[in-house]
Amino acid sequence: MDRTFVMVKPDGYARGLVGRIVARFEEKGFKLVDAKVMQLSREHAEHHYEHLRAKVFFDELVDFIVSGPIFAMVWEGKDAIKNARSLIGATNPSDALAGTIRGDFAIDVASNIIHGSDSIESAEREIKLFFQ
Ligand code: DAT
Ligand code: MG
Repeated sequence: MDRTFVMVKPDGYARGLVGRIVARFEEKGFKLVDAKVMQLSREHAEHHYEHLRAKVFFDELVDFIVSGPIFAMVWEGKDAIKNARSLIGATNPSDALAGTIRGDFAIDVASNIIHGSDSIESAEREIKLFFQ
């Protein structure tokens, strides 16, 4: 069984989408391993998105992710990273299919309500970063 890191971003938290997002992961067959509400520091956010530091949208991304509480989760299941990314949908909600979380609940890439790890290495790194 693999584990992946998932986070409801400040827009999803503020819009009251945590419960519906948790339900989708449970309905899919994932098991919730750990979860907590957090307010990220700038340092934590920059560390999490370190690989995107060179992007033009990096400062905007960090401003957004520290703008309010987030809901951090660890989910366990078969092919957890791939299955979670399928539930989440494409990065740009304009490309995300209906039935995916971003396809159903988001419209703008800069506020796409949810994060999911993209590899086994990033899942391990992110679980450590958020849950020690
Ligand atoms: P994902 O979150 O699907 O793994 P990513 O890791 O490439 O996508 O990017 C991280 C986040 O950065 C993404 O969820 C939203 C933001 N982002 C990506 N591309 C962007 C863009 N062109 N403009 C603004 N924000 C962007
Ligand atoms: Mg990513």
